[in-house]
Parts: sequence; C-alpha cells; structure tokens
Amino acid sequence: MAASASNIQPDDGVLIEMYRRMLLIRKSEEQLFRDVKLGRTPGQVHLSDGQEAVAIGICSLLEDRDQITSTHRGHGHYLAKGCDVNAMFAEIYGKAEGICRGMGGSMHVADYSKGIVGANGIVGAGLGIATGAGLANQLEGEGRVAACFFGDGAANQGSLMECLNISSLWRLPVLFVCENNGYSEFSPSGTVTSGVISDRAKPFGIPVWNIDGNDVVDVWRTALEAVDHCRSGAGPAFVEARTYRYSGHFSAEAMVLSTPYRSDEEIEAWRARDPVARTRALIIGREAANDAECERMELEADAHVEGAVAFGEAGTAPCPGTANRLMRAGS
Ligand SMILES: Cc1ncc(C[n+]2csc(CCOP(=O)(O)OP(=O)(O)O)c2C)c(N)n1
Ligand SMILES: [Mg+2]
Repeated sequence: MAASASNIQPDDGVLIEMYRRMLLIRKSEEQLFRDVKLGRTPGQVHLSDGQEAVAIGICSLLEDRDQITSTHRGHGHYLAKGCDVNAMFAEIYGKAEGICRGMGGSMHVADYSKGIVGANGIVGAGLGIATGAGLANQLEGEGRVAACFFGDGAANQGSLMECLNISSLWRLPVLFVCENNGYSEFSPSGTVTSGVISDRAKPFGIPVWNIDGNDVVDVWRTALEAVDHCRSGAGPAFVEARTYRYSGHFSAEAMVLSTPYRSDEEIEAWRARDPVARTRALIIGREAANDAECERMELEADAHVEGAVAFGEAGTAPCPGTANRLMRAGS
C-alpha cells in the first residue's frame, strides 16, 4: 500500500512552535559540542544537528501518553518529546540532578513520564522495545501509539523484519521512523544498505512514506496521517525521512580518523537545505513572524541553553552506591 500525500499545512502557531523547538535542539547540540571540548561531559556525545525536523515533525503529532524509543543520537528526540532541557544537560554532565540521576549519560536521555521508553546505545534495540510497547498499547485499548526512531544502519538489523512482521500481523500501533542520514558510523549507506529501506515494509502491507526529513512541514504532514493510521487501530506505519548530520558520527571523530569520509561540498550542499533555516524562511514568507521576532526566538533558545548549562554545572556528583541499587527493577 502506498500512502497518500496531502497538501495540508500546519497553522502559523504550530509552525512557530516547531521552529522554537528545533532551535532549542540546534542550540543544545552546538553547546554540547563545546562542552565536550571544555571537559564538562565525562565522555563523548553523538549529535543530531541537521536532523531536527524529523524529531520535531513526528513528535508534534504525539501526545505525552504516546511512547517513543530513541537511539544513541537521542538528544533531539528527548527535547522534541517535550522533556526538560535542564535535566538533559545535568544528565549529560553526569550529575545526580540529571533525568536518569546521572547514571545514563548522553546515550540514555529518557524521561519515562513523557513516554520515552528507552534511548539506547545498542543499534536497533528500540525496534523491539517499541513493538512491545505497541502490544501493551493494544491490550490497554486506549489508543496510545509507540513511535520508534532508528537509523539507516539500524535498518540492517534482522530485528527490523521481526518487528515489521509481528506488528503487521497483530496490527500493533507502532510508527517506525527511519532517520536516514546516509551514514552508519563512517560507512556511506550505499556501501552497506541494499535497495530502499522503506520498501522493506511494503511486503507486510504496511503503509510507507518516503519523505524529505529536512522539511518540517513534510514531516509534520506525514506524521498527521501516519500517527492517525496507527491510532485508529489499522496497524503499523513506516516513515523513511532522508536527512543529514552536520557533526561527525561522534564528537571526537576528527581526532580518530586519519582520512575524511565526507567531502566539504557534500556537507555544504546539505547545509543549503538546513531544516532550521528553511522553517525560518517559511515563517517569514508567510508573515507568521518577522525577522526581529525570529531573532527573539533564537535569543530565547540561547537563554534556555545557558540556563541548562548553569543548572548542569551546579549539579552534584551521584553517589556511587546508587548505581548498584538502580540496577534493580522498581528502584
Ligand atoms: C548492535 C550494535 N552494533 C554496532 C554498534 C556500533 N555502532 C554504534 S552507532 C553505529 C551506526 C548506526 O548507524 P545508524 O543506525 O544509521 O544511526 P546514526 O548513527 O547514523 O544516527 C554503529 C554501527 C552498536 N552500538 N550496537
Ligand atoms: Mg545513519
């Protein structure tokens, strides 16, 4: 089944809200890159600058009660789901005030109360977790949807087939969202991935959308249909969003690679399609806000990030004894 492409547009308020939230992700990621260099983080980070429109467009159509599973590149998913930026910075700085009490760090920013049922350093692990959440949602019968963010590299894990199969057979409310940024670590997808990823869902009868992940309106419009499909009880849906990360696979990449695997021209070509700049141009073109108002939104995002840095810096080190206790369920 091929999904339809409608021309419906978000109203000005929705568009501006998505712009604000994309700015918060972008500014956070830029700050975190500086923070690694400043030694504020105990380890490296995987940044999603350039990919903001996918997380925001999808999560704008999800409710707090809906779940998502995130990845090793999960700061954007966390913020798009409406979670607290202060608690994210504290977590990434390894502080007890962090969203996982400083025990998870950058690859595990997850707020259960906002429906994040796992961010994961194990590539593809979210597929099974989201499918399980979909089964729980179906049994509960209250119309909750579980969305699973995963990369193009994760799409090559065999568990994708298992999850597509059972979610289709049992008509589970699972929204599969492949963030295809063209690379799996340093491997261009053409060297490790055969065919079109979203085509893999078609034999299961799952509706598929293959979209421009740098166009937040396209993502939002797709999510409107795809989330509704899942929520209505019709079964899973699959979105493949083509996008790009400007940063390296991880923050120390430049130090460990002797030869670059991406050309400057390629990065510049994607920067010319920047999702944040495109949204700003759309807002101004529609006269939903003017230049000065957009500038103010940027300053607001800067202020939020500055506040989050201060909160994280002021945090305390977790007590080593809690690590053992928190390993046990229910703690
Ligand atoms: C099961 C497993 N295999 C390999 C790795 C090492 N690894 C970490 S990130 C990554 C690439 C993932 O690529 P993709 O799914 O496209 O996500 P992206 O990093 O592009 O967001 C790999 C292979 C891992 N963490 N887990
Ligand atoms: Mg990738």
